[in-house]
Amino acid sequence: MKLFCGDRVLDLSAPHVMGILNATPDSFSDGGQFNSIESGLQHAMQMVSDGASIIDVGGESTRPGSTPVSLQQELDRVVPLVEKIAQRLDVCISVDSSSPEVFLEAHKAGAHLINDVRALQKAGALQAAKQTGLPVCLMHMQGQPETMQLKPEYHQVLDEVYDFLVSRIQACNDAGIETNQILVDPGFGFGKSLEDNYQLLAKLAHFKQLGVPVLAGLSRKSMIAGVLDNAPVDQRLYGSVAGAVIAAMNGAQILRVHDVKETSDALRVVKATQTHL
Ligand code: 7PJ
Repeated sequence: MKLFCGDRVLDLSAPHVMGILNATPDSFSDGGQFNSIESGLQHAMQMVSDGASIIDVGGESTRPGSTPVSLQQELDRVVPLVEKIAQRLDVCISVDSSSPEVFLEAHKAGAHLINDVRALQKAGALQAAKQTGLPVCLMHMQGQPETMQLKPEYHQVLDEVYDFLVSRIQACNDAGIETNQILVDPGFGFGKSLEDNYQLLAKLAHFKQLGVPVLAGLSRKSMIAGVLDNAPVDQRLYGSVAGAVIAAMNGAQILRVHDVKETSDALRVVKATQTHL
């Protein structure tokens, strides 16, 4: 399976690492350390040399309990960084955003992929995504980041997430975005209990029936801490790598992670194994 991202092609026959680049001062795990453009670029370079084939640039923190940022703030954080990385690095750049204006500006600055945790449900998002011609990742979330972990509730989490993704693929198709330009993501940690997250991870292969590539992000999330005596963020590495390996063995082609070198080594072992499946 191949994914066409602007002037780039990703061969999804083996798993890829998407390295997380937070352009947010209050970001989940790196506390704004990579806040300026220059240090953002340095971090991106390091992730590429560690094995990332995609860099996911995000200017809006969507971790549980986070508050929304203004559009201008998001544009100011994301666009110059995308532009810099596009000039300097030979890598696929994805933009972690839900705002149509950010899709359009990031595309002009050189982005290759739209990664939307709101699955293009914001007003104008479908049309803007279509206008860019870039592939889109549609993620499932129950509720909104501010409140999503208060009381997640499902009858059948697997069916509900699956049906939501079916409906968003349809919405994309209706807006003129072709199925071969779509990826899906069950959205680990986005309005989900620990049980919900592990049910989705165990059954991730089910999503292959959608016929589009699957992306999974569980790096350093509470679902890792939840089975490690609530380990703090800096002690979730081995658990996160285990989660990435399980997701990849269950068919995820792109793994969104903080710890690129460790995950890419682990995925090379997955790749060597998958050759013999
Ligand atoms: C995800 C994401 C994810 C996709 C974030 C964090 C929260 N995009 N953006 N999938 N998570 N596609 O990294 O903890 O799971 S932000």
